[in-house]
Amino acid sequence: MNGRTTRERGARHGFTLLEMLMVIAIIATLAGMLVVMLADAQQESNRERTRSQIRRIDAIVLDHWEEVGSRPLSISSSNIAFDLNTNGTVELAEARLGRLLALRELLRMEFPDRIADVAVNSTLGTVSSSLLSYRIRTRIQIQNRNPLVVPLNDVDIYGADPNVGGLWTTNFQEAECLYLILSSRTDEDGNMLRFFSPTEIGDVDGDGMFEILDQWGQPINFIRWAPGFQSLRQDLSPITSPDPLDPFKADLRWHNASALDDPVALFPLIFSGGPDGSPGIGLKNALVAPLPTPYPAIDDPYSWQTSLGDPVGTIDFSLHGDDLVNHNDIR
Ligand SMILES: [Ca+2]
Ligand SMILES: [Ca+2]
Ligand SMILES: [Ca+2]
Ligand SMILES: [Ca+2]
Repeated sequence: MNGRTTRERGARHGFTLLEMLMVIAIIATLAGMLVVMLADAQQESNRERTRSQIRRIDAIVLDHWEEVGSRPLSISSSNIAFDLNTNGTVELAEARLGRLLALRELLRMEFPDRIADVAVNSTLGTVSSSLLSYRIRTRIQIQNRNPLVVPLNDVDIYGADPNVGGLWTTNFQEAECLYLILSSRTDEDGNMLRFFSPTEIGDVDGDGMFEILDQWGQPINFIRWAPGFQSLRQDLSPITSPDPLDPFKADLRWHNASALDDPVALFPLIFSGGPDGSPGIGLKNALVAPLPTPYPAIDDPYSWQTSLGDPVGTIDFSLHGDDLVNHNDIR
């Protein structure tokens, strides 16, 4: 009897050990799940904070975008050579095209998204006050970073070829332009940068030109015209969303044989690369296709291509579909 009881006890003791091991395993699993849940919560918190940043930027940029788009323009400020009617007046169609090209040039100056937009002089013969402000701010920022580089001429700052860059390097140039835009916008209470904390501003590539940083410490990107990006705000259909800046269809592409190139409404794209820290949305690395005259390359919203040959703004979901974008999930 005693022997059996001992065996039973022994068996129970072994079973208890097994139970303990199971409990330990369960606790370890639960602890692991908790760590994962906390990491997920942190990630979701980062996403929500970054969305909030993009919402703030979007509101400021879109407000100014609408103001510039409705600004009255004189056609005499366009660089286009007009034909005259027999009575000596400018033909209406050409006047409308001239106004459209002047408006696009104004948008380039007001909303630069690459160094060349700030460096290259206007085709209008005048320079917008915003562009002047961007140039002054660029000079101050670069000079603060490199106080020994005095005097600082434009070639030092922008480089002989602004697509390559000078002291202002092309790394993060889209984000650096966005910072210039925000820092130049003011209302009666002051500068728009007051809506961003010091921890949201940085200089990741160390060239003196600041960027607004997302919650993963990476620069928030900006594309003035992203003809490759389809979204709720930008459906890329000339039927439902024709270019609102061209109500008279002055753009010659309305009148050629193809409907595929008809000009659609485009809106500034503001986005974070998301948790993987890398933008999957194609930026303006290269201008590939030659343009039909009279479209000046730098002003044409529909001509830009990425270095891969896709229209600017095309997103590569297979690589980085986690980007946070003002057009879609930020309302
Ligand atoms: Ca840079
Ligand atoms: Ca920088
Ligand atoms: Ca067409
Ligand atoms: Ca990404």
